[in-house]
Amino acid sequence: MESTRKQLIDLLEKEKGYVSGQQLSDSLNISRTAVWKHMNELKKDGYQIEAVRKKGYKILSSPDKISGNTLQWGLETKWLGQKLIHFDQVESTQEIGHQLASQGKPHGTVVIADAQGKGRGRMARNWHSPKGKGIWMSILLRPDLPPMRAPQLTLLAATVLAKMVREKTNLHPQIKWPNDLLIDHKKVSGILTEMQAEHDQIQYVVLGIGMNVNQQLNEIPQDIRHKASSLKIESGQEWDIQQTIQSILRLFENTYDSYVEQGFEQVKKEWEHFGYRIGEEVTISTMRREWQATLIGIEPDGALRARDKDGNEEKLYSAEIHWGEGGYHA
Ligand code: BT5
Repeated sequence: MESTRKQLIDLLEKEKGYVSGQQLSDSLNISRTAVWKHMNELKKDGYQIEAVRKKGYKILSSPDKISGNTLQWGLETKWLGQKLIHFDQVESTQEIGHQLASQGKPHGTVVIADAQGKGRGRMARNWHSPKGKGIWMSILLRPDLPPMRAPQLTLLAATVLAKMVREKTNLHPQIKWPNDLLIDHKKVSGILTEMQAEHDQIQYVVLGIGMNVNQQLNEIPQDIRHKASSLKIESGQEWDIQQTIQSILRLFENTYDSYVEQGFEQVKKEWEHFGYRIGEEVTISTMRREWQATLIGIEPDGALRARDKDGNEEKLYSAEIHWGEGGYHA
């Protein structure tokens, strides 16, 4: 059903002009009544379709409102988002992700909301998720991996977001360890990975992505305005949220599939390519000491590797990093 509608849209969009009901019914091998019924469903999803006698149908405009259907039509993925649930408003897509996981929903299920009332970051921090301005979504994954590899999924997701921005703009996205996507030192996106594991096996992961897309500066809360931004602010143009979600999901699927096949090495390479302050000197303070270090890269367990001026290397899991002049401060 849904794929027929997708084909209908493709045919209409390809033609630009009118396409007769007969032509559509021949191409799709369905009755003309079925074509007419599908057109009515498309209208319900926000498509404006003109029907003119003897000429046929023409799309006047596509919906700017996201729906589960319209998101799936242009998706072109094999498994990611093949089950996709869209809400106008939820407390947190993470919560729904966990509920769906416990109901046994499959690997690749995606939950998206236009707005979140209680969007969350790490350590119960708040994530601002205003209506229709960004991408607030959670992906349910059931990877066949030991729990110690879960941090790799966060790093992988960050590279996906960076690659998406690089593909669509001439901006220079960077990933601040471990999970922030920065553009020009400001955070446009954050990732929250929550895992349920048993014995030596991940049961499931709910991977949350929050991305500021179409906020203007005055729509970013004042207390974070100095350190947060949106794709619109940075690129100077409005973004199509639906297409952006589709691009992220496509890239995510490709990146994830090659990660499963080939391991972490490629993700590590890409992450380090985008890594914020990698190769540069920063100040690190831990409980024990404060020291100057050059950030070198990431480790397979998700740690950040740093080298002091005597050449000693250390793996950092959670350290206070002073990101430097003009740098981002969490
Ligand atoms: C994160 O946490 O960066 C992870 C954010 C994950 C949000 C997604 S949205 C879909 C899914 N459903 C959820 O409920 N969550 C996930 P963390 O590194 O702890 O950063 C949180 C901090 O970022 C806050 O304390 C603020 O300082 C700042 N912040 C809050 N909202 C922001 C926003 N919209 N843009 C940029 N920074 C923000």
